[in-house]
Amino acid sequence: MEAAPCAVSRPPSSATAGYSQRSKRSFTVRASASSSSSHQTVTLLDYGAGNVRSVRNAIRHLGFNIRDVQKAEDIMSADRLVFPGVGAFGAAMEVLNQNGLGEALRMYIEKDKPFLGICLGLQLLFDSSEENGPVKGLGVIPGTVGRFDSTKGLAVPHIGWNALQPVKDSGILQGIEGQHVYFVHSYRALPSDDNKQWISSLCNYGENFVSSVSRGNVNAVQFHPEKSGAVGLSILRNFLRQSSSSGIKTLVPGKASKLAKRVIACLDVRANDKGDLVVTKGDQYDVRETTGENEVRNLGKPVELASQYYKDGADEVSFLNITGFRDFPLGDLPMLQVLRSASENVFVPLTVGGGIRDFTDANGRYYTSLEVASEYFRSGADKVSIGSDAVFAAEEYLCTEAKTGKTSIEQISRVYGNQAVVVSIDPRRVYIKSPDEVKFKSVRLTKPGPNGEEYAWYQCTVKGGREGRSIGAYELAKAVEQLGAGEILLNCIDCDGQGEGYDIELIKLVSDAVTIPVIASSGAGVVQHFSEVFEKTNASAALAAGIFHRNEVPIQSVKEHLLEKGVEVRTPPTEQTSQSNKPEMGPRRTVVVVQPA
Ligand code: 1PR
Repeated sequence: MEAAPCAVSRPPSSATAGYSQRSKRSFTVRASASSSSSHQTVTLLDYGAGNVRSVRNAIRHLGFNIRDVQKAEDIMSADRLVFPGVGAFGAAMEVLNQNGLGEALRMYIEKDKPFLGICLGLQLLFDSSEENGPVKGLGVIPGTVGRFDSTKGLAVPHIGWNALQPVKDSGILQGIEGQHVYFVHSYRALPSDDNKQWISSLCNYGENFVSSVSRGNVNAVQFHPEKSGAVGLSILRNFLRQSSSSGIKTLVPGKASKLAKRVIACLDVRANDKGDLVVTKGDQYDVRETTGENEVRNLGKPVELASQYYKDGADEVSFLNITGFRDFPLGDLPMLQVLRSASENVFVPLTVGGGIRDFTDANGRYYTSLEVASEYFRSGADKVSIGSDAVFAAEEYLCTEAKTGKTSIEQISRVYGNQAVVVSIDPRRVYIKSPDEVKFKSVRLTKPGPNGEEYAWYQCTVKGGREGRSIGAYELAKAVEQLGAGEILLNCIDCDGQGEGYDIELIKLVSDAVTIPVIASSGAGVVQHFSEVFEKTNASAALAAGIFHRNEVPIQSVKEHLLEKGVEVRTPPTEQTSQSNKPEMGPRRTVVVVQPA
């Protein structure tokens, strides 16, 4: 049996100082950029709790200027107000109450002025929330916001694309029946007799919950229009233009009713030997060519590929800074620039990973992992993914059985929410003859190992697969869920780049063990591999890299195949921007009419 010593050896660059004061949640109202209230200007209430860059990008993409709220009076003088609530309910109410913003919001809404609340911006309108509470809300809509019930096997947070069921006419939702929009939340409001006059659409996730409300000019949505591709942009555009008709037509035949399975395009990014940032792709994590100078495989430019995958219908795009474990990400300015540029054109969720850990730079300046993650969020990430540091955190947690509050997972999820923290696992198969050989959870193999072994356990690695650790993928997944991770990206070094299919045994093992969503990764070669992983495991999403980079299998073909197999997926329409009539592209099969600008 392999020993798993309790002493956890962390790499020297990982400083162990306590939770920094700097990293504590602090809410401030952003400085005002302009006081213009022209037709093309929208007022944004950003109370500084998190990442609203995506909302800003989407509003600008639609041709509008942004005026930031600086004080309560700015709310009252707004012509059109967008409130993208982020962070936790209690903390948000605290800042709204402290600054008089809550009262101003109530009055603004009472006057029936154009308002769009997003995500927490919907929840805050209700009487109260159970999130770290009960906490009193703005009290505009009757009802209490509660948590989804994960005790019956429902993955929580509710992350992904789900279909709306409009229940009444609402200008901003015109024509979106059955369309998928992007949700990411653990708490939800339920419909009741008391609030039914507010509800404009419901969505189903284990139960019917309120996905949007509308009354007069006041609107709020639980989903993220800024991350819902062309459909979301259309909803935003309708609000910004005060239009009652979007021109988006229902595209998907039949009625969508479940959380759609996601198809994710992954871009492994690193500098090549000339110092240019390129998208690369490994064979079992080896990203160097086997011929010539053994240079780093170059499969394209990160921003261009990310934009293309968005247009091709990817439900999410992931960037993994694969040398982040040795290069300090905040010193990696080109990577941050890639993120900024990509987020201006990609209106589906962007995840970024690589190098998220506590770090002391060459000048002795200490950075918490929260500061590293914050820079990624500020640059346009919607979620961050933690690899090596999550392994060390889980090892420590399993040894001590105590949460310190200081691990990267805990720090980041406390400030940005669990849904913003993905843990990327890089396991390698270790063949064994009997499960008794190791203390880690193993699987019985359908295909025996090289020496006829009938079992395998999945050893977690760090530093891009270079170092094996004494912890299995199953144990790691359960530990990081307890520490606050909101999602798991499950790679497999043996399958990476092989094109022979996902490791079904591994994905089943992990996706049955946790209640948070699991993204299956590594090994996709043909469309059938995607349906296989969704049919045989509880994976919420399937990620692929090589087949998309080499144009072997278009994303659209994957989606068509999944639809044929009865797997619900999002089929995005094309979109026209306000400035251009050029379609943004999408699956060629769908035809959309969008109102000209
Ligand atoms: O440890 O926090 O700095 O994070 C580093 C991140 O970089 C981790 O998420 C780790 O998975 C990733 N990484 C490190 N080295 C490599 C490498 O390839 N040499 N890439 C690497 C991992 C794996 C997948 C890949 C799928 C699908 N990439 O994400 O995209 O296997 O590929 P396929 O469809 O072609 O089979 P830290």
